[in-house]
Amino acid sequence: MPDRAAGGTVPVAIIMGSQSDWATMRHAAETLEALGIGHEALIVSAHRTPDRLWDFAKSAKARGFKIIIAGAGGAAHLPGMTAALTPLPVFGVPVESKALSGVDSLHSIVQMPGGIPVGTLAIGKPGAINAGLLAAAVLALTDEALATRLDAYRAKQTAAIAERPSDV
Ligand code: RP5
Repeated sequence: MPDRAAGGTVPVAIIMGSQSDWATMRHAAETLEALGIGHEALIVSAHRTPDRLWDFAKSAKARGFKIIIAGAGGAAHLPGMTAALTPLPVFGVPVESKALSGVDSLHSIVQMPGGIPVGTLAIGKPGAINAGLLAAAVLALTDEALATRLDAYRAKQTAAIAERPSDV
């Protein structure tokens, strides 16, 4: 599944505040790829590229995106500002920061004022994976084939969990 729109439309945009966020956000991309969901990954910084953020968020729906996954660290305004500018659902991933281990990112993303929601995930890799899975669950509501793939993904995960702990 291509990770770029390549002239067509893909349902999920993964945006992040910096190249340094990609080590975390790539897990959202890999999760979407495992489920055969098209996506586009973009660097969009609320602070360093505010005009790019405005242009992206205002045009996202018209470009065919259905869900936006937004990851940022530190003063993580990207998910909230994106949610303020688009009617699309936004899932926020707090990236683990060096100074405060991502608690700053979490607080920046989760504490939105009533009226502008951001569905906030866990800090770091688990949050990125789960953002991909949440996006899949939403899209699966209107896509039977994807729903079947998501069921298989979860069944495989369940089957991989041993009943008893091992010493190795
Ligand atoms: C935020 O600042 C980004 O989302 C990133 O997590 C953090 C640090 O960015 P870099 O200094 O690594 O570019 O805007």
